[in-house]
Amino acid sequence: MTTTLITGGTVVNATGRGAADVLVDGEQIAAVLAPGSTLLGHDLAASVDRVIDATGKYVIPGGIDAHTHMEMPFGGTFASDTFETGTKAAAWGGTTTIVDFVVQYAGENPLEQYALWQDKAAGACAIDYGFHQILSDVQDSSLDAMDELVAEGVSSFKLFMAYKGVFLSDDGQIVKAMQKAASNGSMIMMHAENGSVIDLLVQQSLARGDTDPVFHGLTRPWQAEAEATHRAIMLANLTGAPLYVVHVSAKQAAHQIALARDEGQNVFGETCPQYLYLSLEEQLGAPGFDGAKWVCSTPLRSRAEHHQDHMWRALRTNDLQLVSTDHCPFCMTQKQLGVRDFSKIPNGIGSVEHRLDLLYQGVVTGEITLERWVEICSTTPARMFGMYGRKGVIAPGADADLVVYDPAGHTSIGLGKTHHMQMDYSAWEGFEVDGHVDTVLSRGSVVVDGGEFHGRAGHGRYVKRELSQYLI
Ligand code: DUC
Ligand code: ZN
Ligand code: ZN
Repeated sequence: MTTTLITGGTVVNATGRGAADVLVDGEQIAAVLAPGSTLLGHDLAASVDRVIDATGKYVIPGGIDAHTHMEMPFGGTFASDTFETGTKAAAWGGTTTIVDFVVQYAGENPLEQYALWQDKAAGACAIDYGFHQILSDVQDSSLDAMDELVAEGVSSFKLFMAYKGVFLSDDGQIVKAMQKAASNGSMIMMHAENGSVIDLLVQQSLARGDTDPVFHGLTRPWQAEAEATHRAIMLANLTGAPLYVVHVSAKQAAHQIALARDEGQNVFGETCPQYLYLSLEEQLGAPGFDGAKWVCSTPLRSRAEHHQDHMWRALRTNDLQLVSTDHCPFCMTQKQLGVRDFSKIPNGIGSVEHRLDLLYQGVVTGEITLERWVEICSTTPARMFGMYGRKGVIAPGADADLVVYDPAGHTSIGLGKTHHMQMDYSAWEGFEVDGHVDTVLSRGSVVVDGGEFHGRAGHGRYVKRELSQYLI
């Protein structure tokens, strides 16, 4: 068992910060100590196997990205990151746990799909991983499967109110799954967009000859997101199920979540880096087919309507609780599937490598505090999805998933710079950000240090999750 001492840094948890040394014994944190502590009169640094000097740097719990889609079969192709490439890229960016989505299309058996995803991930992941389960058609057998999956550590189920004929569940199916979630304590995650309205607007747009990528955004208006968010909240209210709305991008949808939370309902929401920084005008509306790089759902929103500012505000006020990436990368050759019809562009953006750096800019600009950064990137994802104690905190007994972050460092994002995701473009090309991920430990093993990757496929372990620890 290797012992490691991280000395001289400022340890930052969601609850506060302070100068401290972190002692790691094997895979776990053994102690958080006053700087320069000795052990029975002996210099601690001299008695451990490895010392990491974090002077002038932050020591934070490893990032948890609670929304990724590695190798996802979608839009007639597969997301381009495998579990191996995607988790390596995540580690480069200071993320030490992902929660990915098992996909069940209509007619498929959720338990068989779960076994398939376990097989895909086993031996491939460089960091720890858990699973949510997507349910497309809610069969009676799916309801039984939900109990079995909870026992397997899959304590959250994603349903879709959009993508008719692919993922969409109707309101009756949604209520059935919510009733089951209310009884077994699991979380319903919702893709909240009104699919029927969107399908109609898409047909009308294509009929008019409006086929460019920007029409992806214009046919998925904020009203479709806000209406579906409101409906999902009402159905959750009816059934008593906890509800977590994924990839919130419209300020009006965030407002619906805030209203429900003010009423004391177990309703939560995440947003993603793309909804904090990118816009319909600047990226999705880029000339020619370039906008395809930023086709994702929910779509990038208009900057003129101030959705991005509102997402930051909602993160500050806890109207939204955390930030995940919805990492679902595709290469340009795959995006080309929609060169004549935006509705055929595979939906997704790759950001798993950059979430911590991008969110740290919020600390630099004063949008959020240092502690809130840790909270929305690590601690709340751990609590929301039943991993807290083991993950999401620097404390004795927790897994030694740790990041040494240099606030004086600088990160240039883009191809040929900091890009390890398996995609031939970066949605973040040219972003120059303050801060730098220097060293990353995953369960006590150094996986990134000194600009080099030291991890390996297969180091990552499945995280059997508990029920949410965030419910009121
Ligand atoms: N949205 C995306 O952009 N990609 C994957 C699925 C989703 O809901
Ligand atoms: Zn979704
Ligand atoms: Zn997603």
